[in-house]
Amino acid sequence: QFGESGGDTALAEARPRLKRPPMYKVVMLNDDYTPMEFVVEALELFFYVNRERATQLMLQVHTKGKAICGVYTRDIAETKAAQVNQFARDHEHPLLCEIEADD
Ligand code: TYC
Repeated sequence: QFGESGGDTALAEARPRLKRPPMYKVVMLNDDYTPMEFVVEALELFFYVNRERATQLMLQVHTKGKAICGVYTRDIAETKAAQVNQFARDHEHPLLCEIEADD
């Protein structure tokens, strides 16, 4: 019988099904043209953050060049990045998200 312990050393071999999937960061990139308000709306829409958090993230991208919007399994990360990029294209803004392995 395997206990509920969250330890990952002693029980690792006996519990291969609990290995975590590889995770991917969704990274938002700065540009000179996308309106700040549009970026905040995209963050609220696709990352389910409130306005305050969306504004913080947007300003982090604006001042540092990029920021991590979230960390997800590969399919979810790819979908979120594609949703942001399509939303930006639809509105003719150059805003871009990319994904990056979270090692
Ligand atoms: N730099 C943009 C501006 O000054 C705002 C911006 C923020 C654009 C974040 C993209 O991911 C971004 N209007």
